[in-house]
Amino acid sequence: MQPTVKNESRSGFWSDLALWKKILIGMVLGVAAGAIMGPDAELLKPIGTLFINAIKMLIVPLVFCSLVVGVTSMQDTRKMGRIGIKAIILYLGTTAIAISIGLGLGTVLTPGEGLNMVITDSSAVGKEAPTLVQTLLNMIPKNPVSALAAGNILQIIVFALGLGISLTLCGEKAEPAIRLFESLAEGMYKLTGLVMKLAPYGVFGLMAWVAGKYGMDILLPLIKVIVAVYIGCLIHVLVFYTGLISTLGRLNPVRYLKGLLNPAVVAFTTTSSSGTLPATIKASQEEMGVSKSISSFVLPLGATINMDGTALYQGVCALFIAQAFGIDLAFSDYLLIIMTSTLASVGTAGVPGAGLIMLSLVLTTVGLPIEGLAIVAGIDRILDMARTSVNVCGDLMVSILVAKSENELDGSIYNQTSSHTKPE
Ligand code: DAS
Repeated sequence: MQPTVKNESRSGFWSDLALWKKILIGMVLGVAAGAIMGPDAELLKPIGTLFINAIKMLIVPLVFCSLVVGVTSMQDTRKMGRIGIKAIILYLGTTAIAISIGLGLGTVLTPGEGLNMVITDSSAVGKEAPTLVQTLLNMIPKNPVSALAAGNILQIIVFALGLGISLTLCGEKAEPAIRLFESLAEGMYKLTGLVMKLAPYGVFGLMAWVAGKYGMDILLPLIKVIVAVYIGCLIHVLVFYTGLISTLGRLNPVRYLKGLLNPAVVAFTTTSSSGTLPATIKASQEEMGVSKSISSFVLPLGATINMDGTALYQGVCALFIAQAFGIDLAFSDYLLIIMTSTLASVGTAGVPGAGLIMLSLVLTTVGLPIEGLAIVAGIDRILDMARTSVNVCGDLMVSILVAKSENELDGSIYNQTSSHTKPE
């Protein structure tokens, strides 16, 4: 049985492109308005604040419902046992590495340095960074309802994962609850889509304020963010993934690189992992020698919970925003970002623009100003292309390693004597 790929019906925020074009126009007009009005462009900021507040309204219910649904959609994993556990360990492990690469690039390239933006949302500053032990202890909510009310994201994630696992273990008895969360999650995705229609105006208002206050200097850092994300994505696929295939799989990675071209291009152009799934499954079976039984389970699971490109992007953007606002992150903040992004990837949908919403989750968790979201929103489509391609390449890489470990891989196409005949 295959895990249900959640949100297949959802088209995602950029899918019709019209919205993204309006956001780009909003960004350009905002920068122009800021250049003309100068500091007076602050008058336009409330338009952006309205959009930011609408995004904040979404975070708690969206994260909670999508995570519960993300976990329960893996209910087949239990039936698939060994294969599912292997895939989930590889998916979450590579996601943690991806965000570490993103944080590393953000630290080295410092895209936000020198912007010295002023925080207007006092809730985002002055928080004493908790120690690592405090952070880990604080992960468990004493009262899930107050965690939801307070918007304590890490506690919400832990509770949602626990509830999702429990509902899965309840089996048939929990079906009504699972259906309820599925429809609530769909409702939240729809509401997110409605809020994202405000994005062009919100980006206009905030970019006008930013350009008016900081001048054209804002454009270069955004270009540095794009460069950092694309470099990180290339490193993650060409170095980390091929390294895993060579070392863990003991296979020649050339076949993997050749086979991923088509699904990677489809992912790049559609910015939707779920939408790319048919191409991903076809490449896995026909180009990479993965058996049908493995690919038809591991790949839909990956499109649901594996978001390495998104995690890498979140690492870069979190540091860009911290640097832009002159906020120093402690080591425990880095760990918090890695934990939050890795766990939240279970709930991130494989649809266009989903990562931008999940970035607000990471920013909220470490207390970074959420205004930064609207600053990177203007270039999000460009970033989404790269991160979605990496998400799909990661799914393919895991399908190869799991198939190899289960003796369900046609090794002969990797310039090796076949360890067995390829099972159907
Ligand atoms: N576009 C999402 C996907 O399809 C990823 C993201 O938005 O980060 O995987």
